[in-house]
Amino acid sequence: PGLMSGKNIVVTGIANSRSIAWGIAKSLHEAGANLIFTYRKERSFQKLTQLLDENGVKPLLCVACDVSSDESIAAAFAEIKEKVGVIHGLAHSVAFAEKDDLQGEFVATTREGFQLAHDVSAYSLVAMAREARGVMTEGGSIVTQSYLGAERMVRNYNVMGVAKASLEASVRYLAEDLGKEQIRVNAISAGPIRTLSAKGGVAGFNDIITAMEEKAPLRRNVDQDEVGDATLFLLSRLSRGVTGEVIHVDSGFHIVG
Ligand code: 0WD
Repeated sequence: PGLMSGKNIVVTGIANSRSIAWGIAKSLHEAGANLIFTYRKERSFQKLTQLLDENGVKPLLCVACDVSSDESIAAAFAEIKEKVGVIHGLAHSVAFAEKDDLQGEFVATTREGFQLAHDVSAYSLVAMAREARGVMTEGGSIVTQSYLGAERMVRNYNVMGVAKASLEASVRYLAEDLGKEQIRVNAISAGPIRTLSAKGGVAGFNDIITAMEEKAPLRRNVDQDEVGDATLFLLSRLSRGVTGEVIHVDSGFHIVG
């Protein structure tokens, strides 16, 4: 039996085949996990259905979930509880900021833009963890996706860097609360990957990609599959002693001065 056989894992944030969450889903599927998917847009649901068909993945459940709405999150987990019963893992892979807030000066960030980025990209982890806890009755693992802009000033990343700092701090506080129930909470800090959000959203994204090839110890970029495998590790029993941690999957870029 596979590493994840008998484990029911919720995967959020698949918009298309380039999504980091799709890399996570593939790794989990290969390891034998039972998968539950959440999606926001109808278009993403269609893409998801198509991807699952093409790859011969039979999901336990697909459920709509807008992570900016408490009601939507509660409804999604109520349906998961009713139809699946117990879950063992949650892969949180969603974020959002207005395009205007991902370029130019950070100091220009509006109150609304700041709130939106933090709401969708950081608070959503807290809200989902609270609901997931009720269904993780056998212990579990929650993994989110962060980026170096949380720790350092990365030009143009701006309000999303501040939201990722909040996300990483949330990982530590959630790890304390849920640890008592043997639920672990960790983050992956991935290098830049050409996805829908990244390409369309962050100004100067190509420069960030090029810097990786020049400066990272591995002299190359990482891909969705590498992030998927590291996320699988954090969702599996192989990482059972690890919580409150941020693991960089970035070709080592973050160690370079
Ligand atoms: O370089 C990159 N791509 C990196 C991404 C480097 C390091 C970290 N990350 C993070 C992102 O910040 C995000 O947290 O990884 C996570 C996933 O990002 P991605 O794979 O780059 O992005 P994408 O393929 O565009 O998927 C993001 C999904 C989309 O799905 P839908 O179904 O909405 O099309 O997150 C979704 C986004 O729209 N999303 C939401 N999902 C539910 N509720 C919401 C929301 N309110 N807002 C955005």
